[in-house]
Amino acid sequence: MQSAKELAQIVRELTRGHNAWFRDSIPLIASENVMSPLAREVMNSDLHNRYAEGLPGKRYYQGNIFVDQIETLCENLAKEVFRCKFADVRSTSGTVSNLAVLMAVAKPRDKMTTVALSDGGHISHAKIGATGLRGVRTYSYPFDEKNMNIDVQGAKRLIREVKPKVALFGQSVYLFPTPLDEIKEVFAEVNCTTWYDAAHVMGLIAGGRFQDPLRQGIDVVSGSTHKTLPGPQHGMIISDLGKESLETSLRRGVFPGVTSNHHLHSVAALAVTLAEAKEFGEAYADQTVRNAKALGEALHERDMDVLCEHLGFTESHTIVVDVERYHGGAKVARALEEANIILNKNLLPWDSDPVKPHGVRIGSQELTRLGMKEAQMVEIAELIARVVVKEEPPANVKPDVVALKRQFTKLHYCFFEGEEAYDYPTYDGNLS
Ligand code: DSN
Repeated sequence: MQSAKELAQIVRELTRGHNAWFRDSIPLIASENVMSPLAREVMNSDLHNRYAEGLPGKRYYQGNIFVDQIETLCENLAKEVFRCKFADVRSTSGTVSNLAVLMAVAKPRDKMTTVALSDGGHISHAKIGATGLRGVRTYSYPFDEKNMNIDVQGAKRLIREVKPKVALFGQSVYLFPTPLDEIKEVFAEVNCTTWYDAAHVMGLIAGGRFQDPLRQGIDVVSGSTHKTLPGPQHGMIISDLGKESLETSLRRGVFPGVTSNHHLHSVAALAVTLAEAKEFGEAYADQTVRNAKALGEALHERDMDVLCEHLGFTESHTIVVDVERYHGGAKVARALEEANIILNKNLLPWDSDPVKPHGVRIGSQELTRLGMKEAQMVEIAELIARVVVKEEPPANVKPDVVALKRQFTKLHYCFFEGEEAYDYPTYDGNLS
């Protein structure tokens, strides 16, 4: 049997192995990113060891003198970056944010309109996720598969028919802005609360490179803070209504609703991330979208079925490729992983079997943080095509992936620009 020391050393080696593998890999998962050096510095602090239930100035614990200042600063930065009157930065993830909003705006048996999972909706919007757990009944918007977006007339019809308590928008596969301007006239007609899950596009909204839902008839925006917004794994809720009753319900939804302590080290890292978004967010968001478009174009030129060619492939960080011709999403994702290209299989709206997705989802945001531009997107498309289209053994492609990636391991669009993305502090010595 292995000793405790040996087991701890194994965990250490596995973690180091992971770090080294990602240093040598092309990260294309659309929901991930790398934090900045300064965000990491504050994340890896004593804040991690502390408790602070409640709000600044109204805590249930002593020891929060600095915590209160950090949290207030974080809220103010969120309000500035997202141009709004209210921000709560205590939810510990995107799904926890969504649970908190559900507690605030919907009761069991209420009706909610949402984007279906197969059309890119998030699991927490579904009957099998947080929404179902709250006992809320869901109705899916008709979806325009050709344009990979909600069908405007269908959505208006659905909202008029269902008269939902809440109309929820937002996706995990998000190629184009939701047509809120075209739909919003029905919100007042049925008097619903409007909610937008911006998890995937938070960093693009901050950079002014996507839609601005709070200016398009949306009451509440929720989201995680670690996708296009390159912050800690955490959550956030914002609103611009200035409606005290809603703000109080949202606050209570977060605490005591669905969180106790709210991960104070993450709040500090989020504050730094928002300060960096204020300084560098526009340039980063712009390059992220440019890179996604360039990757879409380059894959399309290499005989891959990238969705929505007629619309320029995307207006976000994400592109979707139909890989049915190349043995489906699971096989393609596994083969690419063997070549150190990391992405995920994804359902397409027309997939009939949920366990056999025919798509893969690709995000450009993390590569953008590492300083890659359009030229590298063409190189990456070629590496992907060598595995998927030309069916070269992944082991043959891997050395070229590693060689490309080793030129791009430093962080950009942040303070301390140029610091290594994959270096973490370690202690000397071997335990076993
Ligand atoms: N489902 C995750 C994703 O989009 O990858 C987000 O929670």
